[in-house]
Amino acid sequence: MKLCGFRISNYHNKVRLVLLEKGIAHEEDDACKPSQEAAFLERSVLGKVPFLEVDGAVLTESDVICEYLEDAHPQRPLLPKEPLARAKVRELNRCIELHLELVARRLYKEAFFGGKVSDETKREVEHALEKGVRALARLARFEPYLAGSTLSLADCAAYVHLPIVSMASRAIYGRDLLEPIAPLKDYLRMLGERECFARVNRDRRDATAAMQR
Ligand SMILES: N[C@@H](CCC(=O)N[C@@H](CS)C(=O)NCC(=O)O)C(=O)O
Repeated sequence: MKLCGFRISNYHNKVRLVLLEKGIAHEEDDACKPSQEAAFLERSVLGKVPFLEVDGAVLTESDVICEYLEDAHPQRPLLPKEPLARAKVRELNRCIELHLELVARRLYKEAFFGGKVSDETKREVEHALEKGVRALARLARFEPYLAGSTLSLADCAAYVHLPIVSMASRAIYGRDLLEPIAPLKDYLRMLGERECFARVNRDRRDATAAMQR
C-alpha cells in the first residue's frame, strides 16, 4: 500500500501516525500535492490529499483510510472493541475535525498564507470555534489519552489538528481559543514524546523548512 500526500498536511500526518503506530509496512509518496487537474482527479476524486493506494484501489478521506487500516490490520488497535467505546472515539474525532479543524480552516488564508479573511467570517468562525472548544472540553478525558486509558485514533487526530487550530486562532484573534482546555498542552507534549509522534512532527518541521527555503 502507498500513502500519497505531503508531510505538512495535517490529514496526511494523521494517517501516517496510524500507519507508524500500528507498524504497517507501507510506501509513501510524500511529494503529492492537491490538484484539480483531470489526471490527479483520476487518482483522488476530490483532488485532495491524503489518499491511499491499496490492492489496486484508491481510498480517500483520512478517517475512512484510518478505519480501513484498523479493520485490515487489527494489531496494535487504535479503536476499542466495545461498540460504545468505539463510538466515543469517533465522536471525539468528529468533534475535532468537523467542529474545530474545518471551522478554523476558514482562517488559514490570512493566518498562514498572507491572504485576507473578512471580519464577518472571523466573527462566525470565532463563535463556531467557541462551541467546538466547549464540546471538546466536555468530551476529552485525558486519562491520560483523549478517549481514556489507551491511545486511539482520537489522539492521532488531536495531535495533528489542535496545534493548527491554536496557531490560527492566535494569529487572527490574538488569543488561543483552546486555552480554556487546561490539560491540553501537557497532553500534546506527552503525545509528542512517543516515538512515532515525534517522528511525524520532526518530518513536518523539516518539510515546512524545505518549503520556505
Ligand atoms: N476530509 C479530508 C480533508 C483532506 C484535506 O482537506 N486535505 C487538504 C490538505 S491538508 C487538501 O487536500 N486540500 C486541497 C483541497 O481542499 O482542494 C480528509 O479527511 O482526508
